[in-house]
Amino acid sequence: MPTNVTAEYKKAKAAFQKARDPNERLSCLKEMLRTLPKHKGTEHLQAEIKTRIKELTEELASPRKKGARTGPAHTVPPEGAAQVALVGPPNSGKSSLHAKLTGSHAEIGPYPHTTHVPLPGMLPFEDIHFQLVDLPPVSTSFMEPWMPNALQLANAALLVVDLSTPGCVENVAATRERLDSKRISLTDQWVASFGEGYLYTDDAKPRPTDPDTGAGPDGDDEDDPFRTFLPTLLLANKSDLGIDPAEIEALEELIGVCYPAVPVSAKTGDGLDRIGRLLFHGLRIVRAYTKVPGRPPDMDRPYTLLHGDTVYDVARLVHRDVADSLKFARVWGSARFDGQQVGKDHPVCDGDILELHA
Ligand SMILES: Nc1nc2c(ncn2[C@@H]2O[C@H](COP(=O)(O)OP(=O)(O)O)[C@@H](O)[C@H]2O)c(=O)[nH]1
Ligand SMILES: [Mg+2]
Repeated sequence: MPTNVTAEYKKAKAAFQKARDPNERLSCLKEMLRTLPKHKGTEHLQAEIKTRIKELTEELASPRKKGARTGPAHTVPPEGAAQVALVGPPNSGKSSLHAKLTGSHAEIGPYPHTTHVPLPGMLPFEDIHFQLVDLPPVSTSFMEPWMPNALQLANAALLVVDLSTPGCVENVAATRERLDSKRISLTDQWVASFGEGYLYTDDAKPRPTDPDTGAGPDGDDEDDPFRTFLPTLLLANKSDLGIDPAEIEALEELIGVCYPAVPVSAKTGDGLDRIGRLLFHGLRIVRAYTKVPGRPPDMDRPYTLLHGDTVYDVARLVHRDVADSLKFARVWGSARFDGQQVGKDHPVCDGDILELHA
C-alpha cells in the first residue's frame, strides 16, 4: 500500500467511498487514478482501479435487460436515511428481527439457510426510515459469493448473535473473519461515539473499553479504497431465553472488539425500540425540512443527510436543477437568528428548516 499518496488522491478516495451512485463512483475512480502517484509501490492499486473502471463502464453501458438495471446482482438500491445490513451466523434470528422491525414477511425457520436473497424492509424512527436488509448467514462453512458485493452499499451492520447456541463465539469470529477476507470490516468505530468506552448504550450497564481492542480499523487496510467499513451494532438476540451481560463481555473480549451491544428479543420485542435511535445517533443522521418563501415549511417529509453535509447537499436532494442554480438559503433552527441568509457551504444541523433560493 502506498504511504506517500497526495491530499488530492485522499480526497478522491473519500469521495469514492461515500458515493452510492454508479456514475458518481465511476468519476471518482477516474479521479483516483489521475491523482494516484505512479510508481512501483502503487502498481497493484493502479491495476485494480483500472479494472474497476472497466467493469463499471461496461456495466453502465450495457443495454437494459429484463427491466431496469439496479447494479450488480443481489445489491439492494439504498433507500431511506441509511442502509443497514443484518449479518451473522445461521439461526441467530436475523430474519425474525427483520420481520419484527420492518413488518416484512421474512422467511423464518428453525433450521439454517432459510434466507437466500437480500430482503429489504423499512424500520421507522421518528419521522424517517432506515432500510434494513435481511441477508443469508455468514459462517465458517458457507457464504454466498455475492455477499461482499451486497454489503458494499450498506452504511452500517447489525451483527445478530444468539448467545444461547453452543459455539456462538466461534460462529461470530467466523462471520467476522470470513467478511474480513473479502474486505468487509465490521468495525466498532461509529461516526459518533456512544459515550466514552461503553459496552451498553443509553441506560444499560457501562463497561470501560479496553484501549488495546477499542482501536480502529487496523493499519494498512485503512488505505485500501475497496475495503468497506461497516460500523456495527451487536444485537444479542433471544434475550427471552436469558442473557448474562457477562457473556456479551466475554464474547467481545474473545473476538477482540468492543461493539456497542444491545440485548434484544425478536420474540418478545425486548430492546427493539432502541435500535432506531442508536443508528440515528451513531451515523449522525441529520434531518432538513424545506419551505417555499411565504409558506409554512413542509414538516411531513424531511430530507436526510449526514453530519457535515451542507445546504448544497440538501438542494441536490431536492433537484439537480435547484442545486445547479442555488444562490443562497435562509435557515431556521441552527442559524444565529431565524431566517438567516447562508451560502451553499453552510453545514446543516438536525431539524433545520431551509428556504432554498435558486
Ligand atoms: N426464543 C427465541 N427464539 C427466536 C428469537 N428470534 C428467533 N428465534 C428462533 O430462532 C430460529 C431462527 O430464526 P431466523 O430468524 O430464521 O434466524 P436467521 O437464520 O438468523 O434468519 C427460529 O426458530 C426462530 O423462531 C428470539 O428472540 N427468541
Ligand atoms: Mg434468515
